Amino acid sequence: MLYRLFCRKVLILQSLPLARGEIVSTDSNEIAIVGMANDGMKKSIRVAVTGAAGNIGYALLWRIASGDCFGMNQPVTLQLLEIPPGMQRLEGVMMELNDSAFPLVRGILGTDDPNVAFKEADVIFLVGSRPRTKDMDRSDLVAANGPIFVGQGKAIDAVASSKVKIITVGNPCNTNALIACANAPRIPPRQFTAMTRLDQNRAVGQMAERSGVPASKINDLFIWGNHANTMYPDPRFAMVDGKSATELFDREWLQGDFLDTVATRGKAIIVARGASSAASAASAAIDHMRDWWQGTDGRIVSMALPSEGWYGVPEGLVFSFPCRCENGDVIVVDNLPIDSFAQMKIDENIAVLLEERDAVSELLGK
Ligand code: NAX
Repeated sequence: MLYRLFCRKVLILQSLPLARGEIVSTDSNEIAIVGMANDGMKKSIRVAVTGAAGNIGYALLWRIASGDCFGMNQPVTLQLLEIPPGMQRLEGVMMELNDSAFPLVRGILGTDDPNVAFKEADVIFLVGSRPRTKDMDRSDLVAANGPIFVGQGKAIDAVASSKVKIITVGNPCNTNALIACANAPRIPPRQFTAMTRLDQNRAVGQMAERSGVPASKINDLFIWGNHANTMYPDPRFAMVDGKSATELFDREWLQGDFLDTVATRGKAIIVARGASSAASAASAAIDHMRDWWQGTDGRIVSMALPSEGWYGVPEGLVFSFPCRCENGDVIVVDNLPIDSFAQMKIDENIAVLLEERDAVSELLGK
């Protein structure tokens, strides 16, 4: 049954005597489906997803709700953000989520107000932003999407949990994370990350295909830099079924076709599918957050986060580094040797990210 209310706060929805599955809709573009009572599992966490009615959102929400990200004993309350033109699509997505009857879902809220979506959020997936179209170059994309992350950074600062873990997927994701972080001084910078896991997974996929070894047996292959075609999938520490990737594959492939295929994979998918990567991007976002939340058991993974000067990367630049996750913390592996090729690629990424930072300097609140 559809209810029309003249308010937009979650608290009011919680006090409504509604059963699970009832849809609440307000006149100010807010919809909620009320969750069931707690049943003795872990305390429910609040997971906010922006751009929830978009393509990535449509794949991501089902993986979060099923327990793939936070574990099978961790209930979740979903707090979904859209812009007003996306609210009707969001209502449909919420109806489908409800129809999936996930045992771990304790409540679903939809809103066009970031202060509602991020309220007390423990985890935030920043997905919503304008995808790049044919007529846009990278600087147009930075200009179009940067302001979104000013407002969202401020809302995170105002209402999210002080321990919130944030992954930025919306492009240009490194610089968008930088903008959100700069506008949220209450939240420690290390809690703002950007996603380069899709690039890592693409690199693993290429090695798996070439060697015939399953992806599960390929470890410690990680990305340096920016989520852009300058990023560098570093093979030097990667192990493929117990063998070193640099012994298994020749250098010509590693620095040639392998690198080019990973760097241009996003474009190749748009050409083949007629739409940008969505399911693989959602899957990578799950991998990123699952590893952060549950730990990596010593494996090295790629995460972009504000540099503290590691490997000579200027402080504050959101850069993808080799990381391990333990007890909910991200630890940058800061003692790996760098050869001349890796240094050249790191320098190239620093230069691009400095340029992006300059282009958004007025959005950084300093
Ligand atoms: P869609 O256009 O399908 O969905 C984006 C959704 O975000 C839309 O529903 C839109 O209404 C909503 N939105 C726009 N502005 C918003 C705002 N201010 N607040 C809340 N919601 C807002 O794009 P989709 O395919 O889902 O991609 C989303 C973003 O991910 C794009 O920026 C895209 O470039 C980026 N990607 C990032 C990747 C990565 O590896 N970091 C890879 C995949 C993807 O290209």
